Amino acid sequence: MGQSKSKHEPEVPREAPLLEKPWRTANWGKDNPSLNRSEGHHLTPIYSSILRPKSIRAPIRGRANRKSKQDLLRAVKEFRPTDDVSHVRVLLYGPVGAGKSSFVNSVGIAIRGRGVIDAAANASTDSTKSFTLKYKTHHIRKEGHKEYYPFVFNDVMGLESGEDIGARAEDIKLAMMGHMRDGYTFNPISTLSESNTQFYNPTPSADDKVHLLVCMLSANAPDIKPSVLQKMKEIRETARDLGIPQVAVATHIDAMCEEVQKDVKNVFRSKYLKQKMEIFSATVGIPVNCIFPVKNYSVTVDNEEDMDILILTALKHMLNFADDYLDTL
Ligand SMILES: Nc1nc2c(ncn2[C@@H]2O[C@H](COP(=O)(O)OP(=O)(O)O)[C@@H](O)[C@H]2O)c(=O)[nH]1
Ligand SMILES: [Mg+2]
Repeated sequence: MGQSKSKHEPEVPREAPLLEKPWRTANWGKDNPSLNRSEGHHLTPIYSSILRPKSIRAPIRGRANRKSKQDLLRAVKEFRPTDDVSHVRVLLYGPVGAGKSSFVNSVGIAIRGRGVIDAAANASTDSTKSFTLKYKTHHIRKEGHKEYYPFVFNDVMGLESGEDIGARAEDIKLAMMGHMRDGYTFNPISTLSESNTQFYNPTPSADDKVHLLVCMLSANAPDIKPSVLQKMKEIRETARDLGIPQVAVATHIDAMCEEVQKDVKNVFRSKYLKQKMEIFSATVGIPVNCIFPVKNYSVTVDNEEDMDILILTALKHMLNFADDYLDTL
């Protein structure tokens, strides 16, 4: 039973939740041609000084957004990193519950076309405690092969507020520099030390180092606590000092906006999401056009093309940024 308005209450027209025109374009396929016409934004790399866009890729945003899922899939599947490394390494960080583990799973689902449960996503109700305790490299296996795609993800333990819980910024720095070996269990009260010969790698190879830092944020979460923001800032500054490029991914876009929940294709028309992206951009210092919204696979296991398009678009840009960084090493 809905609440009836009192007779004397003036009718205030509700502001439409959707913009007339999307603020970014995507090729959703045949069923929604009206959203494909306008021009895509040109992507501004956040570290243009260190990213040397290759002519083949520029303008990245304009091109990729008009590509269909099949084109995106092809680009991602054919990706080969520049020389000397067998894979690019993408490090995901962000508050606990942001959807880091889910994003890794979602990339696997978008590429392979079915549920691959690898990075354990937190299905428990207590989302304030981090679920990922170990530093672990997630590989995505090629269909029907024993090989893996040449990109890997590290999903570090969530950042939590307070000094003594969550991943330490110092540990994340060591991971970025390639000093942390797989299997290291994050210890909220102490940092990986050089004397830990099992997990401290004193001579990291280019493969061990991180080539792209991705800040994961939930569009549906309340404001990030100042102590978490401080840790995030330290991590960003470390990446900046190391010259590692950075992008961000906004998750939970479905939970944040009813219109997006109804239809993921509304993502670039949602006024609320646009505002959120601007707030994120100001909060973490990453330009809006380097923030990629995704709806992760969490409940759904069957592939949904629109979700895949957002996930693969984010991935494709990540790979290009990481590869550009490799060129500078
Ligand atoms: N609705 C919705 N739920 C999500 C999304 N991404 C992750 N989740 C859920 O959010 C919770 C935390 O996700 P998880 O990947 O474990 O976060 P992590 O701590 O950053 O690794 C899980 O219950 C996920 O199923 C999303 O895009 N939309
Ligand atoms: Mg996790």
